Parts: sequence; structure tokens; C-alpha cells
Amino acid sequence: DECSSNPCGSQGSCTNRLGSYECNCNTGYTFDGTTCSDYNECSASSNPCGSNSVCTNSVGSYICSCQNGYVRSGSSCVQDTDECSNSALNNCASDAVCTNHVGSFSCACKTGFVGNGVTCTDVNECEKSSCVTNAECINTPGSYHCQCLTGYVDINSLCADLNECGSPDTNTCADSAECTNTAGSYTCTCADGFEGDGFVCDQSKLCMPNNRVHLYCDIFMRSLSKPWG
Ligand SMILES: [Ca+2]
Ligand SMILES: [Ca+2]
Ligand SMILES: [Ca+2]
Repeated sequence: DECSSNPCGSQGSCTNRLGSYECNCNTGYTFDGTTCSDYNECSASSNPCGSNSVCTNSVGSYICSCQNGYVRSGSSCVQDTDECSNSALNNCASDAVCTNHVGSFSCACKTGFVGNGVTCTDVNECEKSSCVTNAECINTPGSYHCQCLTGYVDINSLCADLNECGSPDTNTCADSAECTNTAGSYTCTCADGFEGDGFVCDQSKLCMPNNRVHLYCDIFMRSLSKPWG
């Protein structure tokens, strides 16, 4: 009984015959006269992978891949053009993403835009999005941002009133005017003895050199020498 020495190997079953034996090999293996060895499917007269493909033999099986310039579509290899690689080959909008498919392509609007991919329109997020109090929404192509209103400053993503009176750099009150901070702005008021709109304050006529006898002006002129030098 030749089968007792397992001549067919691990990939086949052995049948004892009179003075001989027979190997019944597993799929992917063939009887080479002695044992069950790998069968090279790729050596068959017709490519088992089909047209436009490359067959690569492996132990007990084989692998199919597509030739250069071809892509897999189901179980066959077909020629495809990457329409996305050339804007002349697709009609996607400039604000869209082009995706290549076998035999076709598709367009989808980028984030922040709406449309069918061929036409994409900016979403005006400011119609819905709510910025914090005292901020305005600025719509931009594909996005938006929030910006504190004039007179407010961004502090921890909130818009807080700017105290313009805290620094001469942030107000244009006249030197002889009093600055008063308000929500979102400030006011300037000419000091006593001065006349004007707060931004330009002229010395009151009361205090002109030829008119200094006025009691009020006298008090005022004395006070001037301290805070305003
Ligand atoms: Ca394509
Ligand atoms: Ca937008
Ligand atoms: Ca203010």
C-alpha cells in the first residue's frame, strides 16, 4: 500500500491501486506524477484573470491585478480616465471637490458651500450663526468669523467694553476735557473754563487776559496750575 507513506502530501488524498496509487489533489494543486504540487493557473492558455489583467501565481492559488492604465470594476479590468486630474475633463465648480470613479467622476461642494457640485454657492453663516453680544458676524467665502464691534475688545472670546478713558491712546478728548467711558464708546466734556465739543476745547472768553477779573475764572486759573501744569 503506497498510500501508507502519504505520497500525495498534505494537499491531496491518496487512493491505493494494485501496484500503484492515485492522488486526488485539492483545488489549486495538481498531481505532478509523484505528489500534489502547486498548479500554476497563470500558465493556462487563457488568462484566468481576464483581459487587461496580470495573473500572479501563488502557492495553491493565484492573484489577479490590472495592467497599468486599467482599474478594477467588479471582477474585470477597465480603462478609466481620471477626469479630476485635468479641469478640462470635468465641470466641477472651483469651490467643489472632484472625485474620480471608474468610468465617471463626481463633484461635491466644499464645506461652507451649497450646491450640486457644478454650481456651489457660499453659505451665509451669519444668517444663522450667533456671535456673542456686542460682536458682528462677518461672512466670508466658505466660512465666517465674529468680530467685536467698535468700542469693544475680545476678552476670552467675549466682547467687553473698551475703557477708552484708560489711556490717551484710545481717546481723542482734548487735554482740557474730561473723558467719560460709556458702553461701546466714550464722551468728552470740556473742563470748566473751556468751551468746545470736548475734542477741541478753547479757553473760555471769561478767562481771556483782559477779562480775568471774573471770580469763577480766577478760581479756575489757579486750579489749572496743578493738574494741567
Ligand atoms: Ca473616471
Ligand atoms: Ca460663508
Ligand atoms: Ca467704552
